[in-house]
Amino acid sequence: MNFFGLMFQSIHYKTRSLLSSLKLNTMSKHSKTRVNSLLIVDVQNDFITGTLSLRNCPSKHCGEDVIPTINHLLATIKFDVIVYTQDWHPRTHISFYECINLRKHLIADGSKIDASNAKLYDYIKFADVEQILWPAHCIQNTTGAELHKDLHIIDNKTPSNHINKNTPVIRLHKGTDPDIDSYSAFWDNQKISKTTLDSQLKKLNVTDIYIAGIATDVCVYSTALHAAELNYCTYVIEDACRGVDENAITEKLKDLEEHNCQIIKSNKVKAVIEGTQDQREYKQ
Ligand code: VGL
Ligand code: ZN
Repeated sequence: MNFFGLMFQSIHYKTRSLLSSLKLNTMSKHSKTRVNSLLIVDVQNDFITGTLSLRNCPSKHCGEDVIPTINHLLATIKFDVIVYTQDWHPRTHISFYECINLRKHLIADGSKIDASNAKLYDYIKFADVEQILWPAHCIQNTTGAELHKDLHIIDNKTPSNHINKNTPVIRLHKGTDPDIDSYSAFWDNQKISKTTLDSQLKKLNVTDIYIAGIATDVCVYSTALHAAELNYCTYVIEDACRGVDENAITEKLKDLEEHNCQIIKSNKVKAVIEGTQDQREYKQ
């Protein structure tokens, strides 16, 4: 190679290494320091077509509408951790309207709502515990508690060319104690016992949690609130969630924004994760 050739090659390498270090710098602000998890909340038959179908709730939502959106996220974005949660109640669960007689001795004397006049979805107080009376749902080992068949479950049968083939997966059952409900994937409703989710995520160095699933104003809400409280950078993927009641959904999403959660559209997630979209600008 002649002199000019050598000069050119040297400039070429310098430019390339300068460019790549610049790229590294901008990348490191975003993706390099983040460990991203997708948390898929309660995409279970009972909330879609079963005993607590959102269709029969005030919102009249179709819970299955979350599935193509979640599957698309799984197919197009490499996550570092994926979590699937399931509401997983024993037959005698405190949240079941059908079980009210098991605990009628715990209803305070003079309470306006008692075992004889309580209706579905009423709030009732058992001792100090406020509880909504839901129709029996997500009973352990029943079809109603299974994840919907169309939801893509990443597991050892996932094809080797799938972008999330080797992504660690956490499966979590919640609401297993008959005497206490657990909307959040992190804590029961009285914040007495913590699930193992936080420690599992911390072990995997997760920094960011993207939440999708059912129900926006119940389990998605409580899970997001606790995720932010536990210092995860928390996003709720609005169009990948469906809920019980439109007014409650609006109110709860606003509350989440006031508690350090970011509400995001599914088509922005990839850009935020890959660092091509600044997190503060995700709304535009
Ligand atoms: C849920 C009501 C009762 C939920 C669970 O997954 O949002 N909702 N149990
Ligand atoms: Zn439940």
